[in-house]
Amino acid sequence: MAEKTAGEKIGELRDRLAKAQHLVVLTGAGISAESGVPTFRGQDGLWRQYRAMDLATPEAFQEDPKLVWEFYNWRRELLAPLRPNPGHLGLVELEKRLPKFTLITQNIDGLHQVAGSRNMLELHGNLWWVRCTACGMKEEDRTVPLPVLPKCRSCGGLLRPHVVWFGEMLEPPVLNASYEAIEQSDVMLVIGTSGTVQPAASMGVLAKRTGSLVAEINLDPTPYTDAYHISISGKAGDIIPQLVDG
Ligand code: BJW
Ligand code: ZN
Repeated sequence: MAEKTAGEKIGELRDRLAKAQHLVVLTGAGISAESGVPTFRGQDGLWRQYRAMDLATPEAFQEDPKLVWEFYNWRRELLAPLRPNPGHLGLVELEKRLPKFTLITQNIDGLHQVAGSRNMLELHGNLWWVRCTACGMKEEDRTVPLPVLPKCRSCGGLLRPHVVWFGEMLEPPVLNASYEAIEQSDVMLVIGTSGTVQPAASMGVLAKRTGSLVAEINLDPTPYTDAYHISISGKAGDIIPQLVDG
């Protein structure tokens, strides 16, 4: 049988969404790419000569906190003026229409929140929050740039970005709430993620195993493209609005 066209797949998914009771959406860097946020594994994921992956680790911060803070200040400067795109906005519309909706994002850029998404779980933290390495105090701080090195207001300890680095645990309440939503979902969309970073990478397969229809939207194939029920090749900012409007 001939491969379905993107239009046919979008139509099928739209019909399924019209009947969905609990939609879970997992997003990655790809949904913010059209807003101007560099992806991690794309050509634009470099700062100076460093790959983001080499600086987003507890080891890098321990060795050279100044370098790591300069990297995060650069990203804060880059992201501060950026706005949500039609992909983020389409998800806000889906949240309004569906009986139950949970957005699980790996992104730390905060653009889903700016767009107006409400029931949201930030798996990898948020770039606009800082956390004290000494007393654990957490707060939102949108200052750009932050002083290098930034210090805690209550104890003077060194602050770090409130994000999850490689080798660190995700916050258990956030992870547990994600698994609970996935188990209760009847449809899951996996959007703009390369499916290479655990535990997020396995969430679509878990949804499939627990009975959800799983659809992927991505510009390029991923390790899971053939495993999901529906895979739509294209830009999130083009495809998501078609799921809403059609
Ligand atoms: C478009 C598009 C458009 C472009 N439209 N699409 C099991 C096995 C082996 C290893 C592990 C394991 N479990 C855990 C690990 C270790 C590790 C891991 O997964 N390693 C792998 C590399 C194998 N995981 C962890 O350490 C996690 N912690 C953990 O599990 O703790 C317990 C534990 C620890 C150690 C061992 C075992 C257990 C923590 C992971 C934290 C990830 N943190 C980062 C940085 C956040 C802070 C920061 O940004 O500074 O999170 S890494 C980075 O990758 C970031 C992202 O959220 C994450 C995922 O990236 P994403 O979103 O998929 O982006 P890209 O760039 O990869 O892909 C973009 C996609 O978009 C592409 O597919 C494009 O095609 C597409 N695209 N434009 C649609 N317009
Ligand atoms: Zn402190």
